[in-house]
Amino acid sequence: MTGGEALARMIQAFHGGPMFGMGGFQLLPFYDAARRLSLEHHLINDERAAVFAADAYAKLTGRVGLADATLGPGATNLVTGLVEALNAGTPMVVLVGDSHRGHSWKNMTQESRQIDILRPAAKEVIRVEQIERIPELMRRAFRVATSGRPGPVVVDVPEDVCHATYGFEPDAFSGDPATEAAPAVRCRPDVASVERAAGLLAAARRPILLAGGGVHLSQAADTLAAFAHALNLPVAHTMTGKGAIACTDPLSAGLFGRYDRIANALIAEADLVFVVGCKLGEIATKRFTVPPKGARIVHLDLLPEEFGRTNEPELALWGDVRETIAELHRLLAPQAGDIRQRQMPYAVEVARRHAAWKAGVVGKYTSDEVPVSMGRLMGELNQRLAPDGILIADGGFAAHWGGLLFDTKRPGRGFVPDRGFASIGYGLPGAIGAALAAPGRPVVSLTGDGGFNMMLGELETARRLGLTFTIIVVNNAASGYVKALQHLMYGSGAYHASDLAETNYARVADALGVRGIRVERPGDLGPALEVGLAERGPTVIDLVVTRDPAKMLPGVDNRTVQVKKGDRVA
Ligand SMILES: Cc1ncc(C[n+]2csc(CCOP(=O)(O)OP(=O)(O)O)c2C)c(N)n1
Ligand SMILES: [Mg+2]
Repeated sequence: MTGGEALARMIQAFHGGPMFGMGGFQLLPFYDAARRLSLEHHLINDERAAVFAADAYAKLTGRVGLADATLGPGATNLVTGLVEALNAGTPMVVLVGDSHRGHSWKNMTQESRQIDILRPAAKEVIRVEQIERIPELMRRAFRVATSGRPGPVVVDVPEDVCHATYGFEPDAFSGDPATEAAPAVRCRPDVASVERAAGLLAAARRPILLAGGGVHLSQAADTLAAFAHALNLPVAHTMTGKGAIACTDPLSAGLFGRYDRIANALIAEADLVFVVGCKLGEIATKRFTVPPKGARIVHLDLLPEEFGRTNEPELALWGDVRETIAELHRLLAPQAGDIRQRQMPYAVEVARRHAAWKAGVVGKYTSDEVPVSMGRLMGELNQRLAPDGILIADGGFAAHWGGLLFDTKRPGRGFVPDRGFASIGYGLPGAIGAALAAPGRPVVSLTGDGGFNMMLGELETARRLGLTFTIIVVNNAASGYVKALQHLMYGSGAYHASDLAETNYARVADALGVRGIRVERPGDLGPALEVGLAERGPTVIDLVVTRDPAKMLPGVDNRTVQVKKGDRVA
């Protein structure tokens, strides 16, 4: 059996799939075996898209995302997607071909120091030096990808290892089923710390829970929502943490950080901030100003290195989110009825503030403005996307608009932005990964025209695979976020390298054999979405929005912001 077939048999042993990649000579025996074994393995048009698609698949299922690339340019094209997975804690295994060891460093074609290039972009890089170790090292790859904070593992396979043959034992190809998905194992903080946390939560009168993406990595949304309800504990979320509790839940305080509805004020007034599965990075903390200095923080995270990085916690809970929240719930159960009762006026106040915010912006969600406003777009999505719907969001404005104004309707990951690295270009491959992860669930993706331009070729992939999703191209003929910042920093008209050519993306889609709908008027948006949601196959909605950089920033309105001296304001 070839090394390539052994790799394929190991992926089969882990019930892996779908896998995205682009081949080269080095991994051909793997491709041949993938064909013979009917692995769910798909050609993609750019390796970066392969890793993005695998990332979205893994974010939605918890299962290990899979991708492959050939040596050299294939390998280097992986870097951006790998860093997304690394920073976001996405479990992933990526096969990469490498040069024949009998000829390496003799100017072999496409040879590079790819292991050195990939190493800081991956949780682990495993080089396969002996064909007989393929089963063992693939087991290692899945273990590392799914344990601790999950992450991407690169398996680097020299050509001669992949093409060599070896007489594997028939039972060589097995894997621990626990490592097919993350988290493979779960841990809890020490008893004394959990008891202290329970005491702090029981005593707090204005507590707030800040949920990050770690909640979803731990598949903890239902557990967290039940806990919040048991104590009447309001929950705010990061972009990635959206869905820790349904956005429509009365206890939801919405997004916090750079953009928020009511959450930042609640955090400022809180007497206890319970940070859960959140790194408290720049965006979540509005450049390290939220929570304010002096806030009492209890921080629960799987990665102890995150404690104290940006905010000093009063108490650090080192553990898995779901296990720890469940344990806190058990500990507090005897007092939960009393706490819930006592906290009722606070919960009602939060719900009232949120309702007041919603009432104040209802006109924005339904605006008839032309060009179509982003508020209207979000209103249409909130109205038309079913509770099991998934919204993918690209790295530019899309994630901020969606994070702020889109409402998930049930706990769980219904909103998938690429906030690990916030690269633009995630929207289309993300939709491909989501459509494969959740067949039958409606998938909509929000991308900028710049991000879409990067990935146009993947429309061919989506059509070839017969995937069903709707991608909305927010067409502002600009690198909008950049242009809006230039407007803020340098004033009206002082734009450079942020304009895109006027383009009709519906016609682009048509030319690639994909249904395209251009929307220029607000009344046409809802019907276009309905067409996309009913269509079998991909649909591109080319949504013409404002070209005025003064009106682009996320908010219920497309906000105009005053420049404040010295710091980044948006
Ligand atoms: C790969 C990459 N390059 C550059 C950036 C910096 N950046 C952030 S937002 C943005 C504008 C993106 O334009 P578009 O996709 O059209 O989205 P818009 O902001 O116009 O909605 C850019 C270039 C990035 N996030 N990722
Ligand atoms: Mg744009």
